[in-house]
This record gives sequence, structure tokens and C-alpha cells, in this order.
Amino acid sequence: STAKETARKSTKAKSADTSSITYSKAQIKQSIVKHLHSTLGTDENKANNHAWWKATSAAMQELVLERLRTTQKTHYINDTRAVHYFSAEFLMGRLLSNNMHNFNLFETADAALKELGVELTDVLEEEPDMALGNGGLGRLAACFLDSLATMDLPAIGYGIHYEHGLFRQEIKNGAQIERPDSWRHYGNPWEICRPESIQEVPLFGYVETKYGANGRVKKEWHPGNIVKGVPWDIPIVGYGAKTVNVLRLWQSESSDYFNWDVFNSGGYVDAQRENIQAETISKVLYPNDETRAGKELRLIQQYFFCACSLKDIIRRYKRAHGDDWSRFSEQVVIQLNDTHPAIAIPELMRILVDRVELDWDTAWGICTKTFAYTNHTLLPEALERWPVRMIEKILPRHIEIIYEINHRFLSLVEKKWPGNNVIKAKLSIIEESTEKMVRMGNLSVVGSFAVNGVAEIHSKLVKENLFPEFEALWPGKLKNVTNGITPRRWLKACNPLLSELIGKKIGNDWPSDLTRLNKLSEFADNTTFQNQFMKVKQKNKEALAAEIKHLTGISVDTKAIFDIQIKRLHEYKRQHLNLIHIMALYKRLLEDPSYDMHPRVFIFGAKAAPGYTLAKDIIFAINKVADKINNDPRVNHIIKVVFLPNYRVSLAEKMIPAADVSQQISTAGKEASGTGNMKLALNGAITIGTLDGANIEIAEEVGDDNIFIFGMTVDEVTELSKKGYNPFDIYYHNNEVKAVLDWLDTDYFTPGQPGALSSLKNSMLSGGDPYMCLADYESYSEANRALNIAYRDKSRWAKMAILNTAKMGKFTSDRSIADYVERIWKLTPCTVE
Ligand code: B1H
Ligand code: IMP
Repeated sequence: STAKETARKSTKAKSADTSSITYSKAQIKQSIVKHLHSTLGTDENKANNHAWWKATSAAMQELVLERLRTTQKTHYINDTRAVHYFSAEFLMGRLLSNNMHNFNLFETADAALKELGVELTDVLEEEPDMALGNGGLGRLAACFLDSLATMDLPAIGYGIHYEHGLFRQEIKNGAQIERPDSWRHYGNPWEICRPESIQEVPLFGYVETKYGANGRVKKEWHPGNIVKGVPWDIPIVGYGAKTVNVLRLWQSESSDYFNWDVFNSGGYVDAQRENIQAETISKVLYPNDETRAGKELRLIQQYFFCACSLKDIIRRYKRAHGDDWSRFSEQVVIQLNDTHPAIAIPELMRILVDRVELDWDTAWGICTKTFAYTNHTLLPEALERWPVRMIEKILPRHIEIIYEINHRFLSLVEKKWPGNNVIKAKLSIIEESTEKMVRMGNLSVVGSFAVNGVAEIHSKLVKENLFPEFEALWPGKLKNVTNGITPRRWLKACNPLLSELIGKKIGNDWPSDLTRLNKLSEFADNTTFQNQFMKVKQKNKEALAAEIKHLTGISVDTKAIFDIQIKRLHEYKRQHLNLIHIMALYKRLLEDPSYDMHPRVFIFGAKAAPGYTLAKDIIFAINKVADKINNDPRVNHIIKVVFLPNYRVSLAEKMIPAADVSQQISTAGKEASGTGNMKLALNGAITIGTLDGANIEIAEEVGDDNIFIFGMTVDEVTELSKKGYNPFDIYYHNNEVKAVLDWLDTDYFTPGQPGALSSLKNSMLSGGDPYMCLADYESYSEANRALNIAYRDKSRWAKMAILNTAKMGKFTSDRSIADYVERIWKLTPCTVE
């Protein structure tokens, strides 16, 4: 397809060219030492690993900035169309190792540091994760930036320069404790402050209506407060290091602005009291993955970074095109990463109508050719709605504009469905509930030229369930782009042993053309290759076992199955289904010590939103069950349960290469796509999963023999809900389920504290089991039996693992980006010499 061609064309030349950036070991060594002396002010004898990390990063950054300058010049000279990726989250992780790999300097730097008596692996561990995101949505944005730069596409990421990223998780007596994350505390060697591009953002105040001589109504917003946005740039190095794009993050600061105008016009004194502390706007990332916070400060955060980014874009456009607005949407496309930046739509309208003084239709024409929107979830608790009164207070002009957009939109609806008020109420941007609300999803669909879901099944549900009438109104506007992951970070960098083995077998072009991995299929039955592949897996398991020992003190058997579930903690992801199954295995072993099962280590990593009580209860339960099982000599040579604290990108990079089994067990229809599923399969883990999100497409690629699919389909879930689901039916009919749930009520796992785990039982019984764990239990248990048998056949398992790696070509984020380019963005690559 053309999408594939775009992906290949733009990356092919580069992989051959990677070696053109030659930098010798001696040069790197010299540069590191220079920075140790002149940037860090220390020397070889005094430097600790942290100083070496900074000096090494500074040495890399020198090369990075050189390419950044060249890239920016090239884009400017060619006046390129660019995509502007607006996202409240970017989960970048660590940058040093990634930048070295993308410059093809990893081995050279490793050797240079060795000569200095320093271990690169220790140095890399000094870098704090840049955790400016919650989970999948934020990490997707980071993978996309990597692919955009790799494919030589002009792109800018826009977001918030949070002082504190996602909290650090500690586990005390089994429970989650949140600690602040201070990722910049000792300085960040990658970011560059750009005070020359500071922007001002108005907030609060009131709108004055003026009547011009020509009878034209003119609106003037008198803000009650103005805050400053200070941009920090993080260079994004593409694989091959030809293009270096930027991620621009805005930090809030107070301005000296005091609005006498508002103050003096009496009655508006109240507005002055809204003086929020400007600095708090970018202070902290909201940690509620998949639940809207509904807080004023969150809306201000969203507006703050959108307003700064739009001003930045317009400044750049005007530099090239002056006051000619006719070409704006040819040069600028803005991708909205979910509705978090949807307020950018009325903000661009405000600029075009109130400031540029374009007429409404012209302005709307520009807007609706500029924005595109990605939906990432159907969960009702995640769909953003803002009270009209809140927007009115913070953004008094925007609420007027939103009403005007809605008014014109509803006349269109009236034309299509005359007199149909039911449809009108459903599609309206304003929800007429007791408290009027603005539906940001509807606003985004109306204000964009394209809307996409993130996996085939999800996009189908977006079309059929979330926005059905929109499809009739604008056929073709709703599309699919299946998510992807960057194979540079998620295979080449994180799994060097497997990368080397693959390289020896099929060459080294796969990181920029992942479909080449399919050549490994030829060797899936080859005993020698199977042994080599599983030997790599074994080594990775030994490394993870050492890490587990180091982090938790627990010893695990590396011959056991490493079974991994890593993702945010959420009921829909069903970590509790995994847990009750583990308890059932424990019970089977106690009742029948000869119960046939290969030793298995169940490994979890998950953060719970601080206010999500049941999620925290599930973490507590996992830890309590783990304590009991790990210390029970009757079973602990067969089952171990490990909860690794503070799951984050850098920990994922250590866990994923060591996984035998990947748990992807969400209730069908709830996980929009998942991307952890792709990372694990790429590294040779076998999925046990439901037909949900991208699991469906993974199953299509690897084939039914190489994945363990269980549970209800989306249609079966819908049917069961309609019919009425009663978890008690299962509880009373399945003895194992009953025994395990009743076990949670005792003090067996929490000595002296009966009832400490009861909330879990209650949620799956009297709570109605909203995510249908019990309904899928039997099928899950059967899939686990099949998995256990399959693992016993070493050769069969090795073949499955190889085929999983071989068949993941589709899931490179280069393919996702090529799809966006072809279906939505219409960008052309720009080669940077
Ligand atoms: C995803 C979110 C999300 N979907 C609200 N929605 C948030 C919603 O802070 N908030 O308010 C934060 C995050 N995140 C995830 O996106 C999906 O659940 C995954 O299935 C998907 O793979 C990922 C990337 O598309
Ligand atoms: P998924 O929900 O399994 O698809 O996870 C998506 C990806 O998001 C993971 O592979 C990680 O890279 C990242 N991720 C998920 N949860 C967290 C978290 O709590 N902290 C940091 N990264 C996370």
C-alpha cells in the first residue's frame, strides 16, 4: 500500500546512511571529558556515575543540537507543511540510550566510557525517567515523535512542562504510597529554555460587546489575569539522526499584569479574586488515567498549553506568510491527542474572528481544515465534559464561541433530520442536564476534518456507538489508525541480545522496516535457532530475576514461566481476574500437591490513581496474596507472585524482554487498543488475552496457534449486559469461584485483619462485577491450562515465541504514522542533508 511505501521510502535511504555520522571513540571520549571538566566542573577522579551521565549526555546533546539547527533551517527554507501534535501527556522515559542508538553511537560510547573506567549501563541508570504522562496515551505520543523524526516528517510536539510528572510509587505493608516525582531536580541535560519565545495567556475577566460604525458587532475580552508561558524544547532524534524535531513544553509563570481595567469597572472585582497562582498551572500532572478530573485547574492547564502553542504556530506562520491567512491550513495540521486539547478549537476561532477580524465562515473554514482528533477511549468516566459555568468564568469569550459553533451546527442537523429533537439533543455540543455541560468529544468531531480511533475494533465502536449520527452527517470523516510502538526503543535498545541474534539472522534493516522480521518465520522450526532464541530469553529472565531480588528481596526460579501483567491499574484491565486465578491455582496445589503445573512467576507492575480506592485495594490484595504464597513452603517452589513497585518506562524496558507470557485480559470493548501488548509480543512473549483492542489484530498476525484467546467477544458482552448479568449465578454454580471469593473474606491473607480484602469480593458480587470477571473466569482458567501444556513442549513454545516476534511488523509506529500521513495529515517527508 502507499502507506507502507511512505514508511519505507523515508526510512530506507537513512538506514544505509546511518554510518555517515561518524564519530570516533577517541572523539567521544574527548568530548565527554571536556564536558566533565567545563560543564560539570569536576574531573575523572572525582566524578560519580551521575556526573558521568551528565557529561555523556552533554556530549551527545552537542551532536543533537547540530542536527537540530540543520533540520530547522531545512524546514524553514522549504517552507514545509508540518503536523503539530497537541497532547497533555508525553511519556518520554529516558533519552540518553535512545539518542545514542538513533545516532548509531551506542557501541562506540560504550567503548569510550570503558576506557575511562566507567560502565555505560551504570551511567544510563542515573537518568530519571521523563514521566510526563499516565500510561498508554502518553507513551503513544512519545513513540509517534520518534517515528515522525525517523521518517523525516516535519513535526512539533506541544505539551506542558510539568514540574512533577507521574508520582513515584512506594509499597508500604502492601499498600501504595505516592511520592512526588522531581525529574528535573538535579537539572535536565536535554532541555533548552527559549525565553525569546515566551507567550502570554489571558484568563478570567469579562467580554465587552462593541458596535462598530458599519454595524458590525465586535467582541473584546478583558481578561482578569494574564500568565506567561515559557517554552522548553526537547530535541527528538530520529533513527539515523538526520532529522531532529522538537517537543516544545510550556511552563507557567506569573506576569506583572494587573488588570486595572477589570478592577475599576466595579462589579468585576470578583474576577480579580480568581487570581490563581500562575506557577501552579504547570506544577503537576493529573494522575487519573482514564478518568476526567473535572477540576478548574485541569481546564486551565488545557487552555494554557493550547493558547501558547497556537500563538507559537501563528507567529511562525506569519513570519513566512504575513497576513495571508488563505494558506494556513495548507501549512498547519493540528492533531488533538484525545479531547484534552479540544479547547484549541474555540481558541483558534477567537483569534481569527476577534483579532484577525475574519468573518465567521472564513474562520470556521480554516479551523475545520486544520484540526484532526484522535479518540482513545469509550469509557464514560473518561469522556470529558466541562460545566458551562466553569468555562464561562475562566474563558468567558470561549463559551460564547462554543454556543455559536453549536448553533450553526444544530441548523445543519435540522436540515438533515428536520424536526428531530432527539437527535439534536444527542448531537448537541451542549448537554442540557441539571447542570449544563460542554461535551468536548462532540466539539472535537464538529471542529475537525478527521476523527480516528486507535484499533480496528475501537474505531468501529466509535463509529457505531459513540458518534453514530456523525457518520451519517459526514460520511468518511470517522477513520481508523491502529496504534504502534517504536521498535528502536522497544526492541533494539531494550533487548540487545535479541537484537543481535536477529541481526545475525536477517541483517540490520529491521529497525526502520519492521516487516522484515517476518523473515524469521523461516527459522521458526529450526532447532538451532529455537535454542538460540530461548537462550536469549533465558538470559533476559536471569537479568530480571536479579532485578526482582534487588528491588523486593524475592528469589524467583528462572526456569519458571515468567508471566507478566504491566499496565495502569484499572478494573477494566482486570488485574483482579488474574489475581483470583492465581488464588485458584494456589488452592488446587494445596488440595492436590501433585497438581500438574509448570512453575510460574506472576509478575505485576501497576500504578493506581491516588483517589481510586478499589484500584488501591487490588494492589493491596496482590501484595497480601503474594506474601502468603511466597512464604508457603508447600507451594513456593511452584508459584511466586511479585509486585514490582513504581512501574514506569525504564522498568518496562527491563521487564518486557524477560516475559514468557503477556497478560492482556481486559473486558472486550473496553481497551481501545493497548500498546503494551505489542511490546511484549515483539519481544517473544505469548499473549493470553481477550478479543479486545489491538489483541484482535495481533491474533490475526500471529495466527490462532500462537496466542491464547479466551473470554467473551464484544457482542457477547453487549448481549449479556442486555439480558442482565448476575455474578451470583456463577458464584453459586462454580465451586472454585465461590471458594476463592470467600477466601478473600477470611483473614488467611491478612492475619488478624479479617475483611481487609473484602472490597474485592464485594465488587465482583454485590457490586455487580461491572467488568464481568466471573463471566470470563472459566474460559480464562481453560486458556491457562492450555498455556501450561504448551510451555511443557519446549520446541512448540520456542516456535510460538519466534513467530510472535516475526509477525509484529504491522505494529511499528512507523506504520501508524504512515497511515496518519496518508489518511489524515497529507505530509511529505523533507530530507535533511
Ligand atoms: C487511553 C486515556 C486517558 N485512553 C483520560 N484514554 C486521561 C484518558 O488524564 N486523563 O484524563 C488520561 C488517559 N488513555 C489509552 O490510550 C487507551 O486506554 C489504550 O487502550 C490505548 O492503547 C492508549 C493509546 O491509544
Ligand atoms: P498498556 O495499558 O498495557 O497498553 O500499556 C501501555 C504502555 O504505557 C506500557 O507499555 C508502558 O510503556 C506505558 N505505561 C503503562 N502504565 C504505565 C505507568 O503506570 N507508568 C509508566 N508507563 C506506563
